[in-house]
Amino acid sequence: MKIGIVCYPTFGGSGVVATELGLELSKRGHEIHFITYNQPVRLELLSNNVHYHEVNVPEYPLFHYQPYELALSSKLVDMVKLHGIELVHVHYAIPHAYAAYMAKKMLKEEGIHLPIVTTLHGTDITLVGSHPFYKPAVTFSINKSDAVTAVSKSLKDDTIRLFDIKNEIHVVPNFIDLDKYNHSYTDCQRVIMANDDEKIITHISNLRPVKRVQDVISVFYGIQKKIPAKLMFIGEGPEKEKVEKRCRELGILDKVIFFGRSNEIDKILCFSDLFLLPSQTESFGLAALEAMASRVAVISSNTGGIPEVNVNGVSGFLSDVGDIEDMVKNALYILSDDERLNTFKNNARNEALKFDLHAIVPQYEKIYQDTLARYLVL
Ligand code: GMT
Repeated sequence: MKIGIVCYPTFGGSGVVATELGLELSKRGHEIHFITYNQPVRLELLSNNVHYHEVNVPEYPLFHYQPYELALSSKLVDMVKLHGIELVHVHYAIPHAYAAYMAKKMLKEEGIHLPIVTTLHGTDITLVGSHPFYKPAVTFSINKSDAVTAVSKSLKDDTIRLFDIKNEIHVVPNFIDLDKYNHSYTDCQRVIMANDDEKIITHISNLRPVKRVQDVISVFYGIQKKIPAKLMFIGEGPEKEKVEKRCRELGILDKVIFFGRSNEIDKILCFSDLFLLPSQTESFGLAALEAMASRVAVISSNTGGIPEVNVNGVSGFLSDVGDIEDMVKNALYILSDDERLNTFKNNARNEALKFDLHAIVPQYEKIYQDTLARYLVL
């Protein structure tokens, strides 16, 4: 199949999933066209089967807001015609599903049918999408998509609860390329980061308020009072300055290593013992899954789709949002006994196996095939 993929090209989870999906589909013989405003961060190699088409939005002084949706839908029309793209898969409803629908309508005028598959990722539904300013357009674009998927059962339920949805929503969970996380402990450069007796705690996110990064600091503060530990803090975002200030106030700056944005997540996870994800809402928690694939136990909140990934008492523990005391207690339980820690680490890896990309990507392929087949019948 010739498939167009529209996504945010950033470090955000939806962009990562879209990119990894495109790369795997290309390995399975499909021709993939990424259509976005920058080359996706995890898209390093372009090939015969993997193409990238940049959406340019020319600055014009009259526009207070530059019309990205317009430029994206025009680019989609051009690329579909030029490359014979058969189907477009948009990741994150806003504004991608909306722009794709406009492209579909324009193409229809020329007798070209463009099926749209929309994948809902999380904040496009739970935070931004349900805002009254966007809700009518998001509802419309979900209902006008030819197929809709959500990355967890929890997100599907939220979508049905928050919007008036007429379409079926298929749950296709996020996935992981387990081979990428198949390192042995000796490959890891743990000694550069911490002393032998220190446990390594890690957090990775875009540091937005929804991630509750102050809770990350509070939990780490509680842990390091009882057990020698270092915190690997990865990501950039609006909460970063506040986090640095808090670490200074608590006198733990020397125990926290700030990495900023990193393309070396797998290397950092390789030497991590525990991953913290205390989010306010989280449709899936891809970062937790990446940690688990690297044999890292997870302490998280029990919100949204996280319980579908992190299994309480098996791969880690779940607590109510904001329950720092419980998170510290659970973390200390795991970390205070090396044998127990090892069991949780192994369990985490075993749970991650359920999300192997070889099992999940065919689910998307099937959705594409079914969607295209419906068009042939029409
Ligand atoms: O909020 C983020 O971390 C980024 C966001 C995105 O769409 O880029 O992530 C959402 O999609 C990820 C991939 O499907 C999920 O793993 C995250 O849980 C989800 N984030 C939230 O729901 C807050």
